[in-house]
Amino acid sequence: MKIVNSIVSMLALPIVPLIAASSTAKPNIVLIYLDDLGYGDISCYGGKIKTPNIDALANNGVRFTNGYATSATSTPSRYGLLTGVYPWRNKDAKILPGTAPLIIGTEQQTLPKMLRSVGYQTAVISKWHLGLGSGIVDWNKKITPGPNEVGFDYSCVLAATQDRVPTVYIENGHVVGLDPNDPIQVDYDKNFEGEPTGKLNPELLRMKWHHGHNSSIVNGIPRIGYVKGGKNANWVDEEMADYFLLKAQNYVKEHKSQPFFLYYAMHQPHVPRTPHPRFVGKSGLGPRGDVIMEADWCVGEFIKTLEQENLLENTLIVFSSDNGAVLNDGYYDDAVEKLGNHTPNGLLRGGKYSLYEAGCRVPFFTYWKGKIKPQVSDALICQIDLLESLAALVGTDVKPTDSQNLLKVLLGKSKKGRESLVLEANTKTAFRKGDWLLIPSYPGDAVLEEVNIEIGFSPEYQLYNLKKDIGQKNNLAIKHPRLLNKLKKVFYTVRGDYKNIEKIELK
Ligand code: NG6
Ligand code: CA
Repeated sequence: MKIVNSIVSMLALPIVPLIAASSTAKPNIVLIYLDDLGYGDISCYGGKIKTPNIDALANNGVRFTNGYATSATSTPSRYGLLTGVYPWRNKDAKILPGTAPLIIGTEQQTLPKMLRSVGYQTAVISKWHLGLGSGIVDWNKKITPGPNEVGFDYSCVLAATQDRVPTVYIENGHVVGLDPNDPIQVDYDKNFEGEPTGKLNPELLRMKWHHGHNSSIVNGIPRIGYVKGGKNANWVDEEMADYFLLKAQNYVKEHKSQPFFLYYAMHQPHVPRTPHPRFVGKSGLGPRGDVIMEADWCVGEFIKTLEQENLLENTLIVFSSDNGAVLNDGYYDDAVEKLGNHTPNGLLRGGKYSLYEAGCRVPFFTYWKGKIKPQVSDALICQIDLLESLAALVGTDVKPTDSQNLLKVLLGKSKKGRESLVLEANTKTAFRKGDWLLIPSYPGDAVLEEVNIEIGFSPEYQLYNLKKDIGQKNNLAIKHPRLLNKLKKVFYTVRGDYKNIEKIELK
């Protein structure tokens, strides 16, 4: 026994520094990604909702003022985030129904695959919304391909959104808690015979729909899409935050021996907003404010777990949102009525669905205890840049995409961000270069009536100086024709739109 002990202690000596060295090179990476959280929604970005746990990270990390999602809605932004490819290059990257097939190719390069190739364990917890299966899905069998086929070793997700069926958790391709005697069927075109709907059975509703959201009813909430069966597997909306938090905490505890990448894609504050009773009424702003406080609490509890497990110094945290804020996104939930003086999108124009700044410019910060110096950074950075930047962090490279290596910017060692960025909303694109933002001519309704948001469409070209005019009030296109043409040319080159380039004369 003594001999064994001394051999062990001899062996232990040189191993310790080796472990220390490799853990610096490959920190755990946690990506906390909210759904519809606007640029001005959290206190550290000027919001009136108290978010002390998120603020503590943002104020002690690099807080970006020019951080962008690639798109003003969920699916395209998530596609860009995970692949490094602009979503407008993929015609399927638009808001998906719950039955849509997977839109990331299983052979495609992804952020989790890149990290896995250098020894990371990878997980996605909560919202997926990138499609599942390759055609018609049988929800009663293993659902594949999905997150596990594009780089995640572990997945526990919602198929699409909280307002879309199926309203079940899917863990590694299997519906959680499904009773084989009550199979689940999903359809987005027609209802199943005899099943109530939000439209025909208002007496069954405890949350009323404003637009859309009038198909199947689950837990008294009308949803998008039709479902039959699988009752046992339905989630409890008010418990969703706790459910995913526990999954995230357990994942960390069970995978701390090797570096891990956790994509914690929280569902708040997307509709339907269903805070746990602990948070009801807490914000004074109605359920939308309450679920933001709930999300903040989850972040705090999750950070406590990292601390308890002694992992905080060795974990890079990236925080952002998939698109900007919307108030009434289809249910009567007092989001507009109880807003008070809170400005969910700060000073930015537009909102979710918009080519104006509030569509894609979102809260975005990094935190790494002891490694990152607290600062505010004005560098232009986009979520697609995580692929190249994190590859640089872990010492590998990736095939070229639209992603750029901004590792120094992410870690607060440089303020030299991107020179330009293409933004997307409703499959239309806009172009940011330096301080300038160009929106091409898009005839069509300027306001998306149902959500009351200006989406940026206009028959005129629009040109804004974001440094001087963050609220995009002064269209300078007519005043600066030469600059307008120059920007158009660069923009059409990036987009590969050569027909348009030929039309431009640079006088
Ligand atoms: C829209 C829904 C909206 C929301 C959005 C997706 C209607 C009328 N509106 O179609 O409520 O679910 O899709 O949001 O159905 S996202 O953040 O996931 O992109
Ligand atoms: Ca969203």
